[in-house]
Amino acid sequence: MIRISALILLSVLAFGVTRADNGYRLWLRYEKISDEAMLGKYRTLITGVWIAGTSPTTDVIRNESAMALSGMLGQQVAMLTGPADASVIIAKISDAALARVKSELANGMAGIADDGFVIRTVLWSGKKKLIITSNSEIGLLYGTFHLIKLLQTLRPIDGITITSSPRVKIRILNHWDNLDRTVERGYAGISIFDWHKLPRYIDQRYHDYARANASIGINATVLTNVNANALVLTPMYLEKVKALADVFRPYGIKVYLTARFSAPMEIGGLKTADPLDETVQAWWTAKIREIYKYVPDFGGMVVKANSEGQPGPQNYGRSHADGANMLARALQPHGGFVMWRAFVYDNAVPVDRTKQAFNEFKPLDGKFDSNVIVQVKNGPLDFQPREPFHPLFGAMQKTAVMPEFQITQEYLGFATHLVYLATLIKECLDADTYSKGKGSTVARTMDGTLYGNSISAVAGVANIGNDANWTGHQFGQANWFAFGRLAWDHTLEPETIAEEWVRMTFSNNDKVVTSILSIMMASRETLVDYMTPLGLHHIMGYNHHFGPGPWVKNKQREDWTSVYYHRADSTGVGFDRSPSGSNALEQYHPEVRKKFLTKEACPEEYLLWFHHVPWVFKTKSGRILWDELCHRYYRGVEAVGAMQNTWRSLEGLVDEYRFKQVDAFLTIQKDEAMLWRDACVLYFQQFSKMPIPAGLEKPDHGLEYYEKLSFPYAPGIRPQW
Ligand code: GCW
Repeated sequence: MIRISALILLSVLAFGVTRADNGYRLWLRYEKISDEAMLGKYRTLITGVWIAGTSPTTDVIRNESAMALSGMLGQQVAMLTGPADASVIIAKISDAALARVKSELANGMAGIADDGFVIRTVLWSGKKKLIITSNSEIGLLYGTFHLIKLLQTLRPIDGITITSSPRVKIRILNHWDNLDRTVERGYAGISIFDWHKLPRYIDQRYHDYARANASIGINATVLTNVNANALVLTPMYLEKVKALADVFRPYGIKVYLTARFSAPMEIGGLKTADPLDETVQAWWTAKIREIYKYVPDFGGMVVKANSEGQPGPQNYGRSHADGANMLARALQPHGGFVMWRAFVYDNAVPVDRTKQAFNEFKPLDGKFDSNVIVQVKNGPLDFQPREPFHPLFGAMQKTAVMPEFQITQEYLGFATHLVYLATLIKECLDADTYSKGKGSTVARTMDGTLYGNSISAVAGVANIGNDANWTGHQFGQANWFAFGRLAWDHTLEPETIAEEWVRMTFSNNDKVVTSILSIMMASRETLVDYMTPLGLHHIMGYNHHFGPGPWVKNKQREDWTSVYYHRADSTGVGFDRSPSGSNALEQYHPEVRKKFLTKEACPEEYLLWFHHVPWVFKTKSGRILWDELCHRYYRGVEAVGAMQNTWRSLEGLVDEYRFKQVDAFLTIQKDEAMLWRDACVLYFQQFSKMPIPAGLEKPDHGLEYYEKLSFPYAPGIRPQW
């Protein structure tokens, strides 16, 4: 025994890193702080903690602070029973004990949301104390996680004044998890929700999931897939939902479910699901009342209707507003919301699928009840590596609109490609819709400030599964983290968020921080380069969406093929969405339209999204389009090589388990980037009929080889497909 520990100790000393870590602890690792100077300071400032009150949430705060502070300070930190001896006080602003310092705290508290918080050093009977306060206990929990983060990232805590308040009210994860534990577009194992064992077995993982979410301010979760199963609304499953909601409640997380529109027929025995039918309305009213008996703070329903085969109001000649309002009215007395998805396209293949959501929803603006939020994907197509922002942002002016981002990497290399998504999310949020003049950003349509909505929300499609490290790729964790951080405060910079995450998740070592930051910050552009440069989109493998498939054609629907989107021919490549083509551009504000209107003016990252461009068109680099396309594909692969080298330079500075896993995944990423490059370049070359520019290595195989590759068991496919 002793010998083994000595061995472990030796290897720890040799590598200068702590024990192997499979990533389960995410960014909440709480290792002892290795910076002696900071450790000393923290030890003097944090001697004992008093947390006012006793409730499930204050218990969570107590456990978390005891675990985090004792872990990081390497010594027991006392959890005290009163404020007198405490150097850290965590109490609601209304707590009598804070009366003596209330005026000092008042400034920071002005105008903060209920779940916002203030952290501040005050003088208390002549002694300095650090106070964390809020209007609510959940705010205290968020403040506690903030203080923990300051220590994890080696920030000063003496004399600080921090005020933080979320800009968006509902910060929600959407799980596409099925009751049989498969996860649609999930690449990190099976669902963490073990429906069969619930409610009798409560996995510790549910608590750890809730802790992680609370630490980044996520306050809601949709447990089930939008391709919904009505069974979740039956008593047997509602018992299970209740068990999860009970676990999540102390962490401030509300549970939502997906409503299958035909549920009244499937589990209610009705002959119709027509939203204007009184028996249907009564069924939903009773069902929702029943749900609230199980889960008194139930958040509401998320609905995918009349999209990809899901039933909806249009089956009865009714509109999306009719369907949404019916549910909204049943939820309204209980304070619940309907998140009605605008990801719709019907069975008749349209001229341009990207236009459909706008065409269906814009005319309904103003027709939705006030507890309906229309949930809009970031772009008008479907979570591509790059899309322009969805034209419904800014266009819906009398309806609350929430963006939906995909954290799981359906179109971005699954869980083996390292791609940091904060830059993608931010690009959308910062985009200017011009709907109310310059500065009408998507972020402002989301947070409600542009049109004065009383409710605001944002959704992220989760990348979480039961893999040891939760997200398949260690760096997938960064995307979960970044989603939460941006949902809380969309003004944060992706780099700031990345730095927090790296310091918390890997190390405060300068070389580790700067190296990983450089990898993360370039990763999304790199992926765009080797998958879909210059505005290409939807050219991946059919159905499973794995790998390149620009040749995909003649399928069930034309708009599920690649040729529908890239339109390559002897004259050029790209989808003409200008007035000479589908004119999808008309759905944007004239100022936005102007930016994209001509091939010459259009920013190159969107060029082939909006235009069919001749192969010989002169791009900004001076190269003709064909050469530029090749150049970008090759540049993408090279950049993955650079990521690999940078990562390898961290050997010994990152624990071995994670080091090796990330390294192995980067090798896969490199191979797959080459696959994308070679397959796409060869495919498009058939049309350009020009050589791969000199100096660029030739693909190893002919096009036929790539076309024949098949991946029948690629993960994450919808089971019924
Ligand atoms: O991107 C498509 C996915 C489907 C998904 C759908 C949606 C949940 O391929 O798997 O279904 O989007 O967002 O509804």
